Amino acid sequence: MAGPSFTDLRYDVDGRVATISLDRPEALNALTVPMKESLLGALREAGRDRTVRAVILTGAGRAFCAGQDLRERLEPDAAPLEVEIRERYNRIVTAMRALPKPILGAINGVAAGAGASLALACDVRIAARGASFALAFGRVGLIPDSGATWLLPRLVGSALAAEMALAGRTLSAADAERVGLVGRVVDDAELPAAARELADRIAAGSPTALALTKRALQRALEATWSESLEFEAEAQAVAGRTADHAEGIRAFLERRPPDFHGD
Ligand code: T3D
Repeated sequence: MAGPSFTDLRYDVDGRVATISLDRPEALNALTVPMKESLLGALREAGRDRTVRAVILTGAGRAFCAGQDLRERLEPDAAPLEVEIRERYNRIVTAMRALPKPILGAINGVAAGAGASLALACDVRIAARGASFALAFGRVGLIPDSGATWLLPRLVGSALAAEMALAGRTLSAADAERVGLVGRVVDDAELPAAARELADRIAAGSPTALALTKRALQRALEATWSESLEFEAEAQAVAGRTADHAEGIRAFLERRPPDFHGD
């Protein structure tokens, strides 16, 4: 079903899955101000819509996203970099991580600059064989932003993150799979179906458990062992009180798939 319309971005809901497609293929989905506002709006919409239980983020055409639109940067009324980062990029990646629904990055092509940061901010990633990951910031005399300096070392280790950030190393999809940055690589033409199949599998989970699991995994990147154990106990108490938990047990005993309603 077609959802609200956004500039240079498509937002579609089909069943329990919302798909957000960055849609400026002629510029490899490079991000402009209206597009960033669209992305924030689409994330808000996915958060608001109770029927949506998982989100796919992907790009139209041959790229996932080439990062900031560099032509826009030269416009006389372009906001100062720090304003653009605080007011838009940081808000986008924060909204992605705060969304209480898993986001699956379907990385269909090159993810460069802030486009790589968007890929990193997804909860789960799968990639097309032709995809690649490049921080690219260094080539234009900038530093990695939009959470990349925080997320990348945690996802691939500090040595490889430093090589990507300092020496501009690009990771192919195969490299990304080998180092655990993506869960799976599929043939380019198979990506949409593979992403949908995985998103459906995620979306079949209990919404409360999905939201709490996402939060627990994020917190674990910063928390101590005892803090993580305590959060698991608190979150499990919440999940254990849901009707979905009772339904899960009934479904197991009746040897059928559970039908979770988010209650
Ligand atoms: O607000 C702020 O500035 C702060 C935030 C900064 C965050 C950032 O993201 S900084 C990093 C910005 N991104 C980049 O530096 C990447 C620039 N792009 C590339 O390096 C290459 O395009 C790619 C490696 C991604 C792909 O290369 P290739 O050879 O496959 O494609 P291409 O021919 O370079 O690009 C195709 C078209 O897309 C081309 O347009 P044209 O000539 O056909 O009209 C190219 O100009 C356009 N394009 C690609 N990336 C951008 C872009 N246009 C504007 N901005 C881009 N980032």
